[in-house]
Amino acid sequence: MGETRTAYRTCPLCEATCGLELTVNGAVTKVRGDDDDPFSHGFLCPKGVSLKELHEDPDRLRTPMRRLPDGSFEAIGWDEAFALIDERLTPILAEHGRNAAGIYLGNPSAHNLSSLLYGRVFIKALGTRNIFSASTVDQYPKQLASALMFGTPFSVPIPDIDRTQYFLCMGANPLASNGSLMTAPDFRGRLKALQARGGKLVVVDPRRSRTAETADEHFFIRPGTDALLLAAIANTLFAEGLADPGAAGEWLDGLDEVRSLMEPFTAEAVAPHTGIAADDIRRIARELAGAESAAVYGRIGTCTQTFGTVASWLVDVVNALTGNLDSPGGVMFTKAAAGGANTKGEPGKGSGVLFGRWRSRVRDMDEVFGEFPVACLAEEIETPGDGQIRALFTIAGNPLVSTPNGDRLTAAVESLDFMVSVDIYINETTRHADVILPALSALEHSQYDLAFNQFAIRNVAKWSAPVFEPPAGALDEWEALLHLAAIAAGAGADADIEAFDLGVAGEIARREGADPSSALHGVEPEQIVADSAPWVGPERIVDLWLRGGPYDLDMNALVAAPHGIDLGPLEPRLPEMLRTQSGRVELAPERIVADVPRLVAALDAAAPDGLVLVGRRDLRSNNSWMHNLPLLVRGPVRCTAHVHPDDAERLGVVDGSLVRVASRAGSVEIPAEVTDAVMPGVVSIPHGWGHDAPGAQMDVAREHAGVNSNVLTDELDLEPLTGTAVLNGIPITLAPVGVAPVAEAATA
Ligand SMILES: Nc1nc2c(c(=O)[nH]1)N[C@H]1C(S)=C(S)[C@@H](COP(=O)(O)OP(=O)(O)OC[C@H]3O[C@@H](n4cnc5c(=O)[nH]c(N)nc54)[C@H](O)[C@@H]3O)O[C@H]1N2
Ligand SMILES: Nc1nc2c(c(=O)[nH]1)N[C@H]1C(S)=C(S)[C@@H](COP(=O)(O)OP(=O)(O)OC[C@H]3O[C@@H](n4cnc5c(=O)[nH]c(N)nc54)[C@H](O)[C@@H]3O)O[C@H]1N2
Ligand code: SF4
Ligand SMILES: [Mo]
Repeated sequence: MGETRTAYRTCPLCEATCGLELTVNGAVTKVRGDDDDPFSHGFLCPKGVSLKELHEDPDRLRTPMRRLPDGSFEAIGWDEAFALIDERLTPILAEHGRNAAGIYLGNPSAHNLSSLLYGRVFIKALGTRNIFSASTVDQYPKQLASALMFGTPFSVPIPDIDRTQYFLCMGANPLASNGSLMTAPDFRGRLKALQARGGKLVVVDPRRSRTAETADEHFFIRPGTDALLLAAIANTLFAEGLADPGAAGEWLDGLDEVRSLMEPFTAEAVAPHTGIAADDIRRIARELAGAESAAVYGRIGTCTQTFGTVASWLVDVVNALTGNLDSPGGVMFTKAAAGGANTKGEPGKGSGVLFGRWRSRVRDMDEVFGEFPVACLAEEIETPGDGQIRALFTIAGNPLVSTPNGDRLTAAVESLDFMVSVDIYINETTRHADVILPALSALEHSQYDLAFNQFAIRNVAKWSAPVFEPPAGALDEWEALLHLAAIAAGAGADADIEAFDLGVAGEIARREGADPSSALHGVEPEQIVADSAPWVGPERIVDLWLRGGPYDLDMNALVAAPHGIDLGPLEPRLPEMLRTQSGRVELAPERIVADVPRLVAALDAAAPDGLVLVGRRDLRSNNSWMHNLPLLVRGPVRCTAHVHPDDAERLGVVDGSLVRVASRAGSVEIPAEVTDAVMPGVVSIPHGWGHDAPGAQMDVAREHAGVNSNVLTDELDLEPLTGTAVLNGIPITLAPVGVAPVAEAATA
């Protein structure tokens, strides 16, 4: 037995960024919440505890792997892996051009400083336009709406949950997900505190979720109709003279345009579509306007649906109309310590947002924030011609499970000339890779939440040191990605990545030196970089940004504060945080306004008469990749189809029996769970399952395989402004296995 020590580490598994206290004696012997973390105050969830199992998982990759012709994998050295990648990739790029390479960045890369920063470096070196990520099955509608209104995709208004007196939560289940685009460790505790101080929690969701169960009021809503509901709330506010933006009004443009745009959406016109009574809609509007403070929040359910951007926009239109934009207890703008997009450049003005600069080859979709919709990935691989993807990189992603029409994408990926994955498992996606480069265990690398600190409900900064030294010879992801960048840049498999990294830091230093709002303004780039010694890699970048940032911080200050640094509650930031070209809040951005006629048309459309599919998250899942940990998969089967008792009775479905669920894209067979926790006409299946793929090497997950709900989601059904996949509200049929599906109307 060695010495027992205590290590502090931010949990990298979800956006809550809880501080953990790990007891280590050779191995991790205990994981608990860090009571001294000024943000999470000792909170953690079962996933945080499972970091020990994740670290020790025998299936987790420790060395690079090469796929052999029979589909099996053999371990190889790093040098051999890079040589192989150079040998295969370089001729493809030479012969077919840069766009012959495609890249997909998955969700954990946002939680991992290494891949967050150096994934971008690799993309730049690759020089392809075929860039995809999990963002187009997730939050781009919210980021586009925020960018158009406030000037950057990171300027998302964040509910001031600790001070609000009214929280309207739409299409989010933070008691299971622990929150998203709203970093708030211990969501349950914060909601309880809200209720204890006399505040009200209202949930709008087609399911009675865990969050809905604790709410003061829950409304079932027909999937995909949130934009109509919000428009009717806005309409009511105008009609009843309740629209008053308060102090933010000084900075708003487009109020009159919004008023006239909202005219068709009376509560009466909207009610039959949403399933929420007109009187209730008006009451919600009055309560929002009358509350001492209120925050409307929408997430996956309002983003990954047909009106994703319009709904995300209307969330903040309502926040603005009720005087809650940029106001304590309303929705506010985080001021990040490092790398905050709206702390750079001239305060109060910017270049706005860029999109549509180029278009996808096959479906002619706009790029958004430099990316194409991941729902276009399969066709870009399948379709011959200039720019066809022949080599694919996946970094921290499992798109074959996480993105629509998994069957089509699987077939497409099988036709690639070459594929490389940077990952920790051989799973449904990476089993197709010719080479897999392993990422370190979460406990072997450092952590700073560059992304989530920009969406946090308080201003915080925290760096965690690795808990364990990486194994001898192992590369951290940033080093592996720099090697890939060097190969893509034509510098070969054994390029000097230290020099490459210095170039990366030099470029950031140059920008800081030139930025009038940086604390490093006017300093020579060489000096800026030299002052960061001895930090290199991701820490050097964080140090540069901290030193240039709005607080008097650097890496050394973070090292001295292992529990994290609280930089205080959110404060009003208008107009300083704006980066729109006008220097105003654009309440009626042209691009969004252009989609409103589609919403008006929805008022005339007949309510859909069949069943529709929505997703759900479970506390002990994390998208597709944590089902290999025994702690998280024990207990009853969780990959089930929730069916309302009325629908079950009509369709002859018995609780626990196998049903066949089919959509345009595909079909699955799954056990039914008959429950009135879903509204009639709605079926719910969680995503991230389907772990029975041949060749995947995740033994525990295979025993709890479940089915992949993204076999059912449709790669042709996209939210038009961002190309985000419609993952909620998918038309389906459902029938007991062995019985032909009945194409009849669902009674609602
Ligand atoms: N139907 C439906 N589909 C959905 C959703 C939904 O609600 N419904 N949600 C969507 C959302 S919000 C998201 S974010 C996406 C997620 O989509 P993806 O990011 O594609 O999928 P994940 O399941 O998160 O897979 C993460 C991958 O990263 C690997 N990994 C884990 N840690 C690390 C690491 O530190 N480094 C590296 N290199 N790899 C690592 C895992 O082994 C796994 O292969 O799924 C989307 N898909
Ligand atoms: N335990 C766990 N935590 C996670 C994850 C996980 O997989 N498991 N994934 C992480 C990721 S990547 C993300 S992005 C976040 C997501 O965090 P959340 O947005 O909180 O995600 P969900 O829990 O899927 O909640 C979405 C809710 O929307 C509802 N919904 C579906 N369609 C509609 C609709 O049309 N309108 C309305 N109003 N509601 C609708 C669903 O029933 C569901 O309850 O969670 C993160 N945290
Ligand atoms: S809530 Fe999220 S950050 Fe906190 S312990 Fe659980 S998985 Fe980790
Ligand atoms: Mo996500």
